Amino acid sequence: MTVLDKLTSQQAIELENKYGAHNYHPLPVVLSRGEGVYVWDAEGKKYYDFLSAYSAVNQGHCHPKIVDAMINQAKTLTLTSRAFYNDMLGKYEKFATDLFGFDKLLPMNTGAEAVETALKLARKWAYEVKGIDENKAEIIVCENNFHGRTTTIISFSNDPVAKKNFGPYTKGFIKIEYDNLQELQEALENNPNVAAFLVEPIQGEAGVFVPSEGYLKAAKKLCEDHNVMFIADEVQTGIARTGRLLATCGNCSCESKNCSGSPEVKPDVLILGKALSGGAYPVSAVLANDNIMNVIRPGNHGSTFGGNPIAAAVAIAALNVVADEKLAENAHKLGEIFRAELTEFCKNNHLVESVRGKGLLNAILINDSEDSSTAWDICIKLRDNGLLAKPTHGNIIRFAPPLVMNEVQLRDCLEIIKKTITEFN
Ligand code: IF1
Repeated sequence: MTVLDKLTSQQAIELENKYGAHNYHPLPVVLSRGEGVYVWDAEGKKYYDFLSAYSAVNQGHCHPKIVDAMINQAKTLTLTSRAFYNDMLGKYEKFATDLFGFDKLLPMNTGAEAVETALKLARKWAYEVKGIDENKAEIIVCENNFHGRTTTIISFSNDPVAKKNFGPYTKGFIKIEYDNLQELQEALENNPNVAAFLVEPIQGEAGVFVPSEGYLKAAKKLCEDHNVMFIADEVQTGIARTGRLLATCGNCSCESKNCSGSPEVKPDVLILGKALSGGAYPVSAVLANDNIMNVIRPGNHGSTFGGNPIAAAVAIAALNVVADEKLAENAHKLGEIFRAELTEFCKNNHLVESVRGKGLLNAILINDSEDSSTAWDICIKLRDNGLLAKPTHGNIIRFAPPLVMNEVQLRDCLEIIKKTITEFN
């Protein structure tokens, strides 16, 4: 067998099991092609993609404008390192800082790298601007968070599978309950060493938990009152996924190029990843204003690929697709339909307890124990019926299709979901 041979699904699975680390437990389907809202397996069976690579493929699989930008740049200049300037990075930095309304952008590659960047930024700002004693800075995070899988990030995770036997853990983190302003206030009031509050506007991996109305605005105000940095991890909720350009953005329909949403929820530091590239290439970014970003000096931080020309070209194209195709508005509209239809459906179906989410980041809660295989088994049946989704934790199934989906396709998917669950009963 040569690497160019076409594999059957079974052959592909066997190769992965034999030669690949077992750090995932994928749904048994082998994908070999993607286009828009569809993917095809190695035998040519077509599916609706209802995971979008965990909200990285918001613009749809292999979007021609993003792929063309990648190909053209790849034929011109792929990587220079930051030892030299390149003619794409500055253009991208200006485009993105104008769009999201910040002074500066620090380019990285993966979401976890961007989160680590934000943590370092918070600490350095705490020592050099806020005046906290060195090595005393603390960062508030939420229970059931997911911010990536580096050693520091799992140090403040409470998921034993992500954490156990990876110690010793990084210190300097305080955990509070998500969507609990009282606990945030107490953590802030009694501790002058707090540098920042890191929060997901919606907790995706935990099970698509949407916080109470006004939580983010009040949390941001509490941080302001205590001179603490409000860091929004929008790696999963950003780039139109929740029906607005940013989940912390209050108004994505505004014409302003400097739209960063409702000013009262504008984060001090914004973390982006995933769909920043439309899933075509690893691109992440940290955005902040000069009073924060200027604590970073040459040699403090970076990475070989951070800010490379292909990433810059791809990110510009991916962000233009979001605006040109009005993906935020579409996600908002289709999300309303999706939750209304499934809310009605679960009134007469004991297997589905509830549906929740915002825009096209949604999830259903299956009426079974967390350790049951029901959610997984339903996803296997959904696969057989031509729709790919995967459980998050235990009995919660996340539904996150590409934002380019149209209403006809969405209603087709709703029929598949309802039919599958009804038959499963
Ligand atoms: C996997 C989860 C989702 C993220 C937020 C940072 C990162 C992520 C809010 C890190 C990444 C991905 C990781 C991916 C599965 C997926 C995921 F299930 F792991 F938790 F989406 F919910 N902040 N989330 O959601 O970004 O370093 O991965 O680029 O690990 O399989 P990354």
